[in-house]
Amino acid sequence: MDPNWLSFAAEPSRPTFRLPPGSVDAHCHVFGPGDLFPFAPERKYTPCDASAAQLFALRDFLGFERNVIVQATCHGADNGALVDALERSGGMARGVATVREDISDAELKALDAAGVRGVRFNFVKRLVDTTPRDTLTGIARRIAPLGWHTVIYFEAADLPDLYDFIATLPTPVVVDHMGRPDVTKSADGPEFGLFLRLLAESPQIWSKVTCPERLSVSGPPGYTDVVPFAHRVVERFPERVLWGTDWPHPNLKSHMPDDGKLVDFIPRIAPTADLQQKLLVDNPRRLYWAR
Ligand code: 0GY
Repeated sequence: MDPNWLSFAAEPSRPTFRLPPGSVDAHCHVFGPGDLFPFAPERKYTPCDASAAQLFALRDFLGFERNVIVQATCHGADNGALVDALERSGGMARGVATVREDISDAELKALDAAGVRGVRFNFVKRLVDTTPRDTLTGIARRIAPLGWHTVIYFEAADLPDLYDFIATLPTPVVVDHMGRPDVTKSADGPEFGLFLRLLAESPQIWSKVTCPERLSVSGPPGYTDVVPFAHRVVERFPERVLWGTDWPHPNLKSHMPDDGKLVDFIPRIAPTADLQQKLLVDNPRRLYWAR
């Protein structure tokens, strides 16, 4: 693994917040293990191993029932580790894959049978090389008939340029980590306002209200500066939000979060039982376990 790599917390605390029954950790990853599932040659980082068994142990410890496992960029478009994890989950995990435009219909069908329900397009330049937008639109057209959606990862500064592309994709869209707002700016300001407008104008677009540890400048344990952003999205779009741990937390530099404390963050952004039920159970079940 990279010399400055921060590994996930070996012994997270038990959360105080009791998750509603059937809760889904709707954004997490597996890494390798590298000797079984080698990392991609084009990767931008080499992580520690983080296996499906470790993910499922964390799921049980925190009180989740299910996972949505998102293909990590360190595995490129080789979804082997993801599919292996889905198969080990006994139907308790669904997946978001990375695919290339030359993927065959048979390969897409096999991913679907394994539990994949979406693809991820990544626009974060430190993580991937650029893929032309025409290519991505072509992939979205291929997956639309399967009933899959597109997960998009970008940074707030890039939203003006991406706005029309995202709004016109032919599938439902899920935006990772609220489009990575700069939380030193106001949640009522123009930058986050553009993200809220995207959701308001496009009923097919969802948001993950994830990663306070990644977005926060004020830092742990409270991640207080992220609360107004996530709270606004949950309150305005309660039917189109998802939450996840982001375990094993790739590429964090400042600190490694305590996953139990991340769960305790949830009631601060979704303060009522009704909002929590939608965020943690109803919404992810609708998007990932409709069949
Ligand atoms: C995240 C965030 C990051 C990495 C990846 O696939 C990935 O490599 O998603 C990041 O470095 O910001 O969602 O896990």
